[in-house]
Amino acid sequence: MKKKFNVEKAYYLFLLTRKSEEKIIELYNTDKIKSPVHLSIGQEAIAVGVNMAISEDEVIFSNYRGHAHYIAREANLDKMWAELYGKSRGTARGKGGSMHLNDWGKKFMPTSAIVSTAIPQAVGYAYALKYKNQKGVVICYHGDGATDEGVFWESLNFASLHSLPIIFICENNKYAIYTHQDKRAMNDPIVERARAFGVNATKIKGSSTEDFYNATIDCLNNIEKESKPHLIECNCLRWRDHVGVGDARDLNYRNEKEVDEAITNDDLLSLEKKLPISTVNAIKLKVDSQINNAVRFAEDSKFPEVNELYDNVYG
Ligand SMILES: Cc1ncc(C[n+]2csc(CCOP(=O)(O)OP(=O)(O)O)c2C)c(N)n1
Ligand SMILES: [Mg+2]
Repeated sequence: MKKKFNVEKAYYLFLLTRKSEEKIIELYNTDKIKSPVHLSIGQEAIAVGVNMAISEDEVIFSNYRGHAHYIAREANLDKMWAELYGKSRGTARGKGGSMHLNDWGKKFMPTSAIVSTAIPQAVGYAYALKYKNQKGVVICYHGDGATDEGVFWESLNFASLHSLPIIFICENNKYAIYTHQDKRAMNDPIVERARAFGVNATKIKGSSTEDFYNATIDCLNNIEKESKPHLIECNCLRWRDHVGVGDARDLNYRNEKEVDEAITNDDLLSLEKKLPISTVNAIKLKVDSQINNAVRFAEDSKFPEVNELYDNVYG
């Protein structure tokens, strides 16, 4: 049965994600944040919609653009901020930074900077779930650029062959760094091809939080009836630069009007309009206080000791 979409919860998670990244922008030039950041501003509706649909049983595989996936999962915000600051109370004891977040308690697997690496890992996890007859569905977030890698298609093949419980969430912001999808692949390069592997693939028509929520619920319901990999292609647009905190329009590689339109159609505002002002104000206060506490937690944390410099570091 379909759970009703909870606008209040969606607004809270969306605002927490947006405001967290706005705080990163505000603090970035102070150099307190010790790692590069890949912001999701403009793409948050996907992470929020997906997270509203899934349960604690689901396991998340994300990537270097993972703040929104992590925050919308309600993973530990204090530890995320300490990680950004390179402090020992961070999610990777300060050695991973923004691109290597994790929270085992929330089944949020460690992320990686290498495009597509989490995809075969996610499929392996789904294989283990099925093999051990355990509950849960794997959620595998990836970009459009990740589908340019051979391992993506190998992973779809394996997932389909073994009828694995996995949902590939393709966040299609049309760009791999500054190269448009049209310059990288022929025709409709994701959904049609995924179907050829036997994956139940759909391009989502809308781009609101509720659209992504509904699509995820449909996938979960299908998987409950018959274990089979699903893929949803979610159109989105990032407002900021590929990496760092700059404006997406600064480098003149993309259509400015398109960015302006996306900003005008921000789903955060649509959600806000559906709520009573008293609720909106209470959520704003809660979000501000959570973020301020997390930044304070990061400020008050220590850097790792020199003698642990090489601990848990792999290369
Ligand atoms: C294997 C590998 N190749 C190239 C890179 C450099 N790189 C970093 S991000 C990126 C673009 C990926 O685009 P997409 O999957 O669409 O994700 P987005 O950044 O748009 O969220 C590339 C090519 C990398 N990190 N790893
Ligand atoms: Mg992309």
